[in-house]
Amino acid sequence: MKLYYKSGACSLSPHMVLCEASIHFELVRVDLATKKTEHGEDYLKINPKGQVPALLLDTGDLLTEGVAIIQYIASRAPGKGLMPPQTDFSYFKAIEWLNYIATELHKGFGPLFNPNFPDNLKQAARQQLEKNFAYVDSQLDHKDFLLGEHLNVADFYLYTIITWAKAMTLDIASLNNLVRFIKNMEERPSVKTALAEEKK
Ligand SMILES: N[C@@H](CCC(=O)N[C@@H](CS)C(=O)NCC(=O)O)C(=O)O
Repeated sequence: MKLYYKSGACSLSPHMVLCEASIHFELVRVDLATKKTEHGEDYLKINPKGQVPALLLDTGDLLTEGVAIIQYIASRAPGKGLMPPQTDFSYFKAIEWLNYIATELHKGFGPLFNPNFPDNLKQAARQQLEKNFAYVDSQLDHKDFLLGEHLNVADFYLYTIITWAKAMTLDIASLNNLVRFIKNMEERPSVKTALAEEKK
């Protein structure tokens, strides 16, 4: 399978999950400004949304939307336990986190990345994000990962968005649970590998 990505973008989340799942894949870099892949292909012909991540399966099927992609990868590596069983309540807690990260954290960064947003709206977005990260911090009390001691795909998505919080200098350094979570994630070989591959 091929993962279409841009370095440091939200595609880092499925990139880390593929590494964690030990699934063989090819990385294809996309220039989001020109919508060309590193091989010169028209990315809009591959993914008409023009966004990363996108996962092209060996069957020729394309899967987009980060939360769908990481759950698909988890389903391809059942022995890794990257999603709880669908019969467990914790499965729905994982979905709850995926939705929260996608809608309240990931998309909350939109105004900060968009040069057309005025400063007052950027400031309001920063304050809301800082509140949301404080909430996440409170939920990580005495927990290694979002669901407790078991890592799941939402942890990789959260870590990805935290890298943006650091890059945009949001005030999260005093959130001790979040700082511990970052350290836990950065100790994982899958996270180290994906970060190094995206720096190349
Ligand atoms: N709803 C999509 C959003 C993906 C998304 O926001 N991708 C950004 C990079 S983090 C992107 O490709 N932006 C370029 C664009 O929208 O043209 C998902 O969750 O996967």
